[in-house]
Amino acid sequence: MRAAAASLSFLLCTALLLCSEPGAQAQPTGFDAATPAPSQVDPLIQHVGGRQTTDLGGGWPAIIDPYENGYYNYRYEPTPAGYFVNRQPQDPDDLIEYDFAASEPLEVPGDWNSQRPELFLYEGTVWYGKTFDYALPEERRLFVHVGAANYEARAYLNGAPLGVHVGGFTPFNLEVTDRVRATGNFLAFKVDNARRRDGVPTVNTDWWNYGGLTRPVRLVEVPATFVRDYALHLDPAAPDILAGWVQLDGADARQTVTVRIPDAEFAHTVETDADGYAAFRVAAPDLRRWSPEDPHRYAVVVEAETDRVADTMGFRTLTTRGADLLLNGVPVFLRGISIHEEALGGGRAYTRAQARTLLGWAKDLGCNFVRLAHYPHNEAMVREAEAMGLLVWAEIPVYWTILWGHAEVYALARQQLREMVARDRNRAAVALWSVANETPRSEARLAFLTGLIDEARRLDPTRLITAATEVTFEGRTLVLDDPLGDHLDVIGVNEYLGWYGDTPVAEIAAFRIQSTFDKPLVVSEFGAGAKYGLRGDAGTIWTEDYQAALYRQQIALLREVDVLRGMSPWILMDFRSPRRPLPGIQDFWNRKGLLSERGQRKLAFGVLQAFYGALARQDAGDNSRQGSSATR
Ligand code: GCB
Repeated sequence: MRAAAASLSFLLCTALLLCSEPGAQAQPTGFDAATPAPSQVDPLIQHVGGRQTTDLGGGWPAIIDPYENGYYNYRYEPTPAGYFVNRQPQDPDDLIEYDFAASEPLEVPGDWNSQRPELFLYEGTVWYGKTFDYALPEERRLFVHVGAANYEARAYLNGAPLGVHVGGFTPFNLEVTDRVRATGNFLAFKVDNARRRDGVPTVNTDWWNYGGLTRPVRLVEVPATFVRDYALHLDPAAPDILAGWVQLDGADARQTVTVRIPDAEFAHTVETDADGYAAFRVAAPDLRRWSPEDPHRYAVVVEAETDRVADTMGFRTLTTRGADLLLNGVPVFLRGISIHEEALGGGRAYTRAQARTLLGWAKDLGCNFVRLAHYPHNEAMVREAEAMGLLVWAEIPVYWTILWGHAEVYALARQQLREMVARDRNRAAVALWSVANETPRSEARLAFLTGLIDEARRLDPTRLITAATEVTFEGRTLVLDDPLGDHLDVIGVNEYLGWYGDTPVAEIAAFRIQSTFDKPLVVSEFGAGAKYGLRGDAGTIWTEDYQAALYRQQIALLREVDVLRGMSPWILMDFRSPRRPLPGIQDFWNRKGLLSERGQRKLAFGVLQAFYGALARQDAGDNSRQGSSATR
């Protein structure tokens, strides 16, 4: 029997990459935790949605630049010149071979692939240019905030470089206080989505490489000294304690700051130090707990002397005890589904409405949990998940065959982890930070990932850490023994019994899963491809019947696993992937969705829905019998 391989796909890519890139093996191993990240940006501003913002969305004139002509063939001295300057001929003989004003616009936010046929498969540079006016009052500061740009973004204001951000799924902001003019500003972005072997992710992924300014671009105006960041959460070890900190930014660093939760009649005041920082721990025993059954969120106000930010937050604890996951002290089973950030019909999703559609389907399935694979999704997804009562697995794109031995690659992964945590650390919905997906075992990989795990714990001691780990096969037993598991709180594993490998679907339930860890297990993927509407017998792949049979068998297998505390099958909806060309069936869609790319339900949707319904009824019964509830 061929090993039923969760890992088959990436073993192939490992082999391909190592063959095609001989230099990759000669690189030094180990990494330097102090290596700076490649981005040059300002520290992130917490909860931009709660600030005074100006949306720069709309049509941005764009120049497609596959040869990077606007970047390399132009000069900075004596006068800056390049596509980052909005030049117009001044004399009849001025030779300028580009013109933003006459260039077709691309919608921002939005991936470029979905907007023009010639950009569908494009990988390279596009220049975006936007003119705007902004009368910034004295004593105020202004930032350009970008929700995400895939993959590298170089920003320029009025012809001068502003900053660089590398990494396609996390936000960044750049201060323009001293540069912005009352009228006629020209903001340019060179966005490049070329895949890179030393990138995070690397060159091979099973999703579409959507390029562009894919998430909102905004101007954020704040006072001279402002509340840059804050964190607030229940202490998992002492759940009646509310712990947190605030960070001011500006010259007037020493201030009195009050954190208020008006509906809970809670207020706590602290004094910030010379760096604008203050931490606190204070008793807050009566806070209503957030849970999927009661996703209660409070209005929270962080009020300094010079600034005030209003947010919405839930409060809960999530801990482990042996193999149990405890939400507010009560055992919970994660009824999940994996989701890509793909819009109905294709394209990168970014709106609240799209988030509600995707997450609404997860609710219809009976989920209390979503795995937002394989990169940080847009902020609306996480905020809507919190509002709708869905726990979240959030992940950075450390996927398959990253160049482990490289300090710069590590620094880039660490930067994306920091940005993900910085943006979402106040969301009660976020249960798990995932540091990696299906990464083949090696010493260099273990060093890299344990570095990230330590960093995640340092950044956010209140969250559980996971990763989709590797299994080994002993006959018909899948043994969970990846050394990475020693460092995780929750073991994730992807297994494709019945799909990759030659295990007949009818034999899946004859397998066993055995864990060497006394920790909760979440089966983070299983699945099978099915073309919506294609019916047949349960032994014929690509049919809905095969996929449904596989789900039945997988459920039979998984319900026997003693350490299983959750699952997030692969995947909610079909998604675009260049790795899936089979004509008539895939047509560049990964067909493992329970829904087609148009949102039509396949048979397996009902199979999982019935299982989750039964589990939810059983959990509700258990809780009421115990006389306990996940909420207070
Ligand atoms: C996996 C990967 C996921 C792929 C999936 C598949 O193991 O984690 O990104 O899309 O398998 O469909 O092969």
